[in-house]
Amino acid sequence: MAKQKAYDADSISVLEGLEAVRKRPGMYIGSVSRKGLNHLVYEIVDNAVDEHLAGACDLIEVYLEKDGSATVKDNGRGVPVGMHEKGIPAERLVFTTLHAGGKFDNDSYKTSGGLHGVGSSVVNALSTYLDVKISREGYIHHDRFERGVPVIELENGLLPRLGKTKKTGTCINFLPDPEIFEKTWFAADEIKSRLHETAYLNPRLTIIFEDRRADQTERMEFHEPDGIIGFVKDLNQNKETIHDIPIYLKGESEGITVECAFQYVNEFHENVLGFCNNIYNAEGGTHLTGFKTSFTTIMNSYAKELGILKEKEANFTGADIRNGMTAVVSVKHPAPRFEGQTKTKLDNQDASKAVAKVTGDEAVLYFDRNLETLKKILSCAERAAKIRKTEEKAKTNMLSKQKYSFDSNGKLANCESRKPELCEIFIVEGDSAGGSAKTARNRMYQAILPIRGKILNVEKASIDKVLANAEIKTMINAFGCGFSEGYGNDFDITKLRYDKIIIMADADVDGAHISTLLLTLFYRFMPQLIYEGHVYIAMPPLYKAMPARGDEEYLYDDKALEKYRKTHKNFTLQRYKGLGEMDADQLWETTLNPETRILKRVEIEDARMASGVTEMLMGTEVPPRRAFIYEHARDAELDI
Ligand code: TSJ
Repeated sequence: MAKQKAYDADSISVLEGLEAVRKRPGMYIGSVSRKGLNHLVYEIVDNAVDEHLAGACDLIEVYLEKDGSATVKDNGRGVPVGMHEKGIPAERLVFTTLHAGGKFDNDSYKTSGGLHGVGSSVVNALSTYLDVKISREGYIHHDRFERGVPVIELENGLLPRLGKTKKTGTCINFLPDPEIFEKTWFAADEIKSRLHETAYLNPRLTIIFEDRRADQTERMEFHEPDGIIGFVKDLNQNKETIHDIPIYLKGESEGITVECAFQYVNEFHENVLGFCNNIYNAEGGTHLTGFKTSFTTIMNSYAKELGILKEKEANFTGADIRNGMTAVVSVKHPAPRFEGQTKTKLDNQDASKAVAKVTGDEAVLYFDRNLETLKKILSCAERAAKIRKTEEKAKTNMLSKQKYSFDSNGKLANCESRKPELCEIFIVEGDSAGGSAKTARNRMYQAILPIRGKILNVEKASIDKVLANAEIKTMINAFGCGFSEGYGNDFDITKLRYDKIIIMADADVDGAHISTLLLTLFYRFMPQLIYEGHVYIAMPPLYKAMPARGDEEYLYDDKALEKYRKTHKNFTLQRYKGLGEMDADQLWETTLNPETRILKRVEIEDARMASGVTEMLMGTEVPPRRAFIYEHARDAELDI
């Protein structure tokens, strides 16, 4: 009896723990948007990947089921089901104890990425139900939870068995709780790219993905035996490469395993991705610093040795040397720490040292034997340095001429307030929409910058071309923080003059194109604007419905229209062809007024920038302050 009591007390504290997760889900999974929702799948998959890293599993299956649940299955050893402390099976502790998931033995998994293994109880707490089947020791063991609470009775302190099996493995099926999540529809594309990425980072692992929600099941198999070499190859797919095969370096230092793969393409920017324990580090960190510093040193000394740089000539900059480079740097660290805005920046100094050492040793071994490739890469750097010098001149000219002139060509209608935290700037496609917006805005805090025609596609242009573009110059001047390739020093976000930069383009193909080009520009030259959540997209309505009786309503998509038709019989419908067609009042009501407008905040999703920036720019909606419009907000299809 005493034992029974202890169990009750424990189960109460367990429930309190999981209740805390349900009260503040954001603290555990980042957000309750679809990003958070997908995160549930990753948390579970990461546990199976840990089993793979332990050398005990080579197949993971992920299914998105018709009922909205997800299934994740592996062929590992199976979560231990034996009686653990407190009279409950080990498995039950995994799913009901915070921060205890999977880690029975600290040595089980030598290298585990940040959140790994701690997430299974969080997923459990946030699921309407979570069903567990463990094949182990000859039997299929069954457990089940509802909103984190066990609903299956133990038999002598052990899990009931469903039957016999010769196989081993773990199978989890869970349904995210709609009480917690704003959206409960998994985004298959994002999950697929993340799984693909996991496959690149674990070359001996096969991952099967099925989206069973549509009539026709979509099935994919990810197996990337070439590992990060294949990753780099695929990132460079459809690009003109400078040398045939990616260069691959691997080594170990200070107990840290280091792997790098890189290949140059004929483009004017770099794409260097960092991973620690198979987790993508959006903000980079010490592993990338180590790689970059060491690589710069080596290449400069080769350049001097080969006479490409004269003895007294200034070195190439790191950016010169990485011009055109696509790289993946992956480290396995026994105790990673993360810092930064989104806790995705690797912080361990020893990682920098280890990567620098391995890069230094291995790159020299490679280049000493591959002189032709070395020369090709150095000529990329030479070309980049030349362009940089021209640009530095152009930039000094431009900035000295226009430093404080907000409005270099008279187009910006600035706001009166000089308090950045209040101010917004709308970048409006087309002069006519720009004109209406200038009339409609609240000039206290809303600035309007009309841009004409197509923005230059900066993806492939060199910086001098980019800077020669009048629209781009005007934007840089208006924002006030300068610009810099990537996270450079010339960009100073503290100087930003507007809290919100709002892209206002038509809801058609051209509009989407303009948005993409603008986002590409920001991503390349002012990425912090996006990382720190300053960039938004305005969502103008497609229709205005005017009923015979009652108030008119704005409809934001065809679904909303369909719904409206069902509830209203007698109404006239106005279709907006473009922003330019709205009068000032309509524009204020639908697109400018914070009380009624719908904005979408642009977020950097992840590494899978693979074949372009667009893929990784995802939106989350920022609802208007009035609930009325929210009901009519466009839904899942909103992603760019
Ligand atoms: F997240 C989770 F817990 F729900 C989950 C765990 C989900 C999935 C799909 C797989 C797993 C999982 C856990 N697969 N394999 C394991 N392995 C263990 O938990 C395990 C097995 C054996 C031993 C051992 O030392 O013998 C240790 C561990 C941690």
